[in-house]
Amino acid sequence: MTRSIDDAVDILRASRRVVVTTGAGMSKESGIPTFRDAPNALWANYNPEDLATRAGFRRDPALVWRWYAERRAMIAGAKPHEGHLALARWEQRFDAFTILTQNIDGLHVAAGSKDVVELHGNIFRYKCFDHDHPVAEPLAGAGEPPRCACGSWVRPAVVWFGESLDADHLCAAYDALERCNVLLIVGTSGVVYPAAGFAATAKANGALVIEINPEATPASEIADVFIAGGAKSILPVLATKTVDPIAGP
Ligand code: BJW
Repeated sequence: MTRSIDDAVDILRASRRVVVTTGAGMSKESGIPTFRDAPNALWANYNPEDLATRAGFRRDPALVWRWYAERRAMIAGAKPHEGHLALARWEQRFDAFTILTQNIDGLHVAAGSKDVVELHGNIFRYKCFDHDHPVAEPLAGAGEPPRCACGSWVRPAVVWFGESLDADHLCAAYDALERCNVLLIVGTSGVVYPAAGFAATAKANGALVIEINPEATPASEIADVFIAGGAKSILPVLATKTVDPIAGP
C-alpha cells in the first residue's frame, strides 16, 4: 500500500471504469454530522437501535419521526462542496463512473452526478411502514408520523439495520463492482454491510482500491493507495490531476 496521491493519479489515468463509494465523511464538510467519528457523531448521542430499526420505530414512532424531521431540515440547508462537484465533473472522463453512496442526503445528485445509487435511500422520500409502497410528501404531523392512505404509518424511505437494501440497487452495485478497474472509497468507516464488503468484492474482481479518509479503516488493509485527508480538499486535486496531464502539483 502507498500513501502517494501521484500513485492514485496514475491508477485513475489508466482506468476506464470507476466506482466511487461514499459514506458520511463525504458530506461532513457540507455540515452534516457523521455517525461514528467524534466529537459530534450522531451515534454518540443517539442509540441506533432506537432510531434506525423497525423495532425502534414500532416502540416510539414519534421519536423516530421527529429525529428524521430534524435531520431533514438540517440537510435541506446543506450544499454540495468542492469534492461533490469534482466527482460530478470528473465522470465525463471515464467510460463508466458509478457512485454507490450510503448517504441519504442527495448531495451527489444535487452536485450533478448522473450515475448515483443511493444504497440507504433518501431522506426526502417517504414510504408506507407496513407495505413499503412509496408515499408522496406527507403533511407534517403534530408529533406522531402521518398516516398512509392504507392506515399504516408513513416513514422515511431509508434503510434501517436489519432491512434489506433495494434489490435493483444491489444488482447495479455489484454489476459496477464486478466490471470496474478501480474502486475509490471516500469517507466511510467501513463497518456497515453490505457496503463494508465492496473493497473485497472489487479486489476479488481484479480492481485496484484507493481510499480517501482522515483515519485508517478496515478497508485500508487491502487498499492499494490510502490518502489521508478530507474529501473536500483531496477530490478536486485528484480530479484535476487525472483529467489534465499538464496540471501542476
Ligand atoms: C471523512 C471526513 C472527511 C470524517 N472526508 N472522510 C454481515 C456481517 C455482519 C453484519 C451484517 C452483515 N450483513 C448485514 C449485517 C447487519 C447490518 C450491519 O452491517 N451491521 C454492522 C454494524 C455489523 N447491516 C444491515 O442491517 C444492512 N442490511 C442488510 O444487509 O440486509 C440483509 C441482512 C440483514 C441482517 C443480517 C444479515 C443480512 C442495512 C444497513 C443500514 C444502515 N443504515 C444506516 C442508517 C441509514 C438512515 C439514516 O441515515 O438515518 O446507514 S446506519 C449508518 O451507518 C448509515 C450509514 O450509511 C452507515 C455507514 O456509516 P458511514 O457512512 O460509514 O459513516 P461513519 O460515521 O461510520 O464513518 C464516517 C467516516 O468518515 C469515518 O471513517 C471518518 O474518519 C470519515 N471522515 N471526516 C472524508 N472530511
